[in-house]
Amino acid sequence: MNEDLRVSEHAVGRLRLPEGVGVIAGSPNGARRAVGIVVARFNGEITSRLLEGAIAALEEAGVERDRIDVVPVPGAFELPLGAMALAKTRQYACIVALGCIVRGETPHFDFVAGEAASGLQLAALETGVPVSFGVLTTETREQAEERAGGARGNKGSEAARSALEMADVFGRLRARVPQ
Ligand code: INI
Repeated sequence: MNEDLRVSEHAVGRLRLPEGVGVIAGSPNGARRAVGIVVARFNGEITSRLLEGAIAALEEAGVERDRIDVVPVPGAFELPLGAMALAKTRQYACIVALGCIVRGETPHFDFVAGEAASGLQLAALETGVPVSFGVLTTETREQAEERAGGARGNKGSEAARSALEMADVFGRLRARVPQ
């Protein structure tokens, strides 16, 4: 397996690639890339930590700080519209969406979480710009804290690396296909 693949891996489990096939894989490479972040203000003490994690991961991957633009929106429900607006500018290699929805705190958890997830996917599919899902959907606030820079890492950092990986693989694909 090549170095890029190992570097980009953060998911549980290890993918084994058979010999002899062509592999077009991206890595979270931020050099010369601009990134848009859309972040929910709802549960802002948690989403602030996701944002810190995302920015740290982007900078670690080589994205210049002045090439990161952040768009705050009221809540997770508004993330898709924000992501779509950023993607449509064609200024960004990828978009990172950050939010936090705690089931115990909202009777309409399923609506907000479902619309956030499907809307963000739609924004990516409609524009062809990678949009990553850095939205915590947890049962309790403690579980959210654990995933926002606590014992279970930082979902914002993961989302940032995933978005960059997708931007990188798209770049590699574009380089192979005559335009
Ligand atoms: N928005 C969130 O980001 N997280 C939540 O947990 C949440 N709760 O609990 O309701 C939430 N609601 C607001 C929603 O995202 C919209 O901003 C609002 O409905 C206005 O459209």
